[in-house]
Order: sequence, then C-alpha cells, then structure tokens
Amino acid sequence: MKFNTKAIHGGQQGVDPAYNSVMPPIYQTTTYAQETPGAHKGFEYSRSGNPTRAALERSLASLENGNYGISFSSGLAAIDAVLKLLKPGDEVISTNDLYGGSYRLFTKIYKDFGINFKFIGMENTAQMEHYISDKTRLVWIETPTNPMMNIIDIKSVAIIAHKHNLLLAVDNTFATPYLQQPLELGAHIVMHSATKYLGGHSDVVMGSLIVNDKDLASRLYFIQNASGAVPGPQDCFLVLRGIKTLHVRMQRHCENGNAIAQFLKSHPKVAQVYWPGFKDHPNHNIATLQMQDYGGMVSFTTKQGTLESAFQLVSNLKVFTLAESLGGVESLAGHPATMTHASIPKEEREKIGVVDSLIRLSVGIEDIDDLIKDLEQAL
Ligand code: P1T
Repeated sequence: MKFNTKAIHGGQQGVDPAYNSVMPPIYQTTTYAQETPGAHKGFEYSRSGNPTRAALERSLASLENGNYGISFSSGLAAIDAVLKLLKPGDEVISTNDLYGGSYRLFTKIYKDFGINFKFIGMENTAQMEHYISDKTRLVWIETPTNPMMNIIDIKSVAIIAHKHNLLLAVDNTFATPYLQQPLELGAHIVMHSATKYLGGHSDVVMGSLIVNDKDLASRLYFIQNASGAVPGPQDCFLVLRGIKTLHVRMQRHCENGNAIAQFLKSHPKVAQVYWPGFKDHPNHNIATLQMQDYGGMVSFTTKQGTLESAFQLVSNLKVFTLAESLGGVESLAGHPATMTHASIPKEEREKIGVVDSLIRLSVGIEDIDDLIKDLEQAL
C-alpha cells in the first residue's frame, strides 16, 4: 500500500463489526465485562488498552513502516516514557537545538534522577563519536530541529548508534511520516507530538512512539500501562481522523512553506531565513535525500534585530495567529526566545541562534496570497 492509501486505511480492520460503521467508534469506556476472570475480548481496562486507541496505534505503525505504535497523553509523556528505559548513571547524547520542553524534561527532571545529558551540534555527524562513553545509552535527535530548522543525517547517526549499541530515538514531529520515515533509516524509536501535524487541527494534545523491535515495544507498553499517561478515546479518534488527510495537508503546507521562505528571503527587512529547502542551507543535500519535501516550518530574524521589533512584528499579524504550537491548518507565529524555548538559558539558546529577534512560523494551508500579504503588512 502506498502512503496516501495508508493514511486512510493503514492498520485498519475494515468496518466495525457491531453496526458496519466506517470509522471506529469512540469506545468511551473505562472497563470491559469479563465472562469469568480473565475471559474477555482482548480489553480489560482502558489504561491498559482501548479499541479506539488500538485503531490509532495500528495506523501510526503503518504510516511509519513500524510494527508497533504506542500512544501517550502528550508528546512530552511519550518522551518521558523513552527516558524511563534508562537507569541512574546512564548518559544521553542529544541535539543542542530541540524543543524547549524536551530540554526542560531532560535537565529539570531526569538530571535529578541521575541521567546525564550531553547537548551537541549534530549537523556534522562524525564529531558525535567523541561524546560517546561506556555510559551512553540513548541518542535523541530532532530533524528538522525546533526552531532553527537544522537537518541531521539520520542514516549516519544510526550507523554510529548501531556500532556502539545505543538506542536512537528520532522526534519526527516537524517532518511527519509523510516527509520522512526514520525507522527506514535505522532509528529504533520514532516519536511524535501528535498534537501537531498528525492531529492537524489544533484541537488535541497527544504523543506517540513507533518501534519495530518486539522487546522494545513490550518495555514501552509496560511503561505506558505502569505509568499511565494514556490518551483518552475521543482524542485518539480525533488524531485518527486527522491522519486521514495528512498527505493532502502536508502537500499544501510544503507548497506554502516554500513560497513564504522565498518571500522572506527577498524582503529587505529580513536578515536570515531558516528553511531546509534553500540550496545554501548547510544540510540541504541531506534534507533532499531523507525527506520528500521541506515542510511548512520557517524561522527568520529581522534586520532590526531587537526583541521589540520581533514583538511588534508578531503583534501586527492578522491572518497568522501569535500562539504556541504548530502543524495545524491555520498559520501560527511564535517567538521562541520568550515562548516555546524560554526554558533554555539565554546564553545556551543564543549559541544556537535562538536570538531575541527570531520568529518561527508554522505555515498553514490558507491561500498563499493572503499569507504573504499579511507578512508584508506586518514587516
Ligand atoms: O506539546 P506536546 O504534545 O507535549 O509535544 C512536545 C513536543 C515535542 N517535540 C517537538 C518537536 C515539539 O515541537 C513539541 C511541542 N512543541 C510546541 C508546543 C511548540 O510550539 O514548539
């Protein structure tokens, strides 16, 4: 089955047997009757399993070409489950440019449990090996990164991870499986904030993990059930519904993202535009190899270069909404330094380019003329 068909049918088991409903019902139930103890139809209690969640998890596995999907109540809960695979003393190598909430979870929660993190630039994969020690267990990457749109070569990181027997987890939130499938490139775990493009309509918060290995899946299922950060059935239904149009939405996000990136690059008041589709993006060739297209996320700085100029610009926008999050049908603008990445110390974030004048756009699927006009008037 090809991707566009999988988005609609992947992992689904035909119509629901009860009344032939085409969509799986929202099984809004806590528990399931048992004939005698242990005699049931595969579900006992909705933290451990729920048919609507199972339908979503099969769909996610199918889209990522994985064997198992495991869903959580948020993207951060999914990341949290991966970290629970570790023990005190273990080390994690992570990209230095990543979602501020992931950085906060690593440094403000797991560091206190004795897990150590090394945040490094991974655009040049070769240097990663210098940071591996006999305590390293996990490599955590985002690509494209949030918010600097750096591209990391998943295949070459995977080669290094396999050589040193390390788990490689890829946060695929920005790319989605429509653009990039990390398991195919050698990753062990794919993570999504399903809140974003998978849900696609800014109406749900959820996270997911997709893996191939049976033992890894059962350890993660154990954590999902034992820790209990599971999504509700209605939210699972919403993400499953969102996924059915993922391919169509992503196509338009990419077209509009491209047009906005080109517009900003030629604007006299814009200093720098970060988008992997530019030929002069440092890892443009890798983006072209590992992604189908370049996505709908674009970051940029203004020539004025001040916090005030960035605040003024985002406040002047009328079609773009100033808000946290990304990946919905509507265009959003964000100010990473004070919003999504405020938990990263100023010196740390400025080293990787998250300066006070940086603005991040999640380009939606509105008419491109209206989006460009809106940016033009705001600039
Ligand atoms: O918000 P939540 O569903 O818990 O997902 C966290 C998360 C994980 N990974 C990436 C790459 C993310 O972008 C996010 C959430 N990001 C935002 C809310 C944002 O505006 O960047």
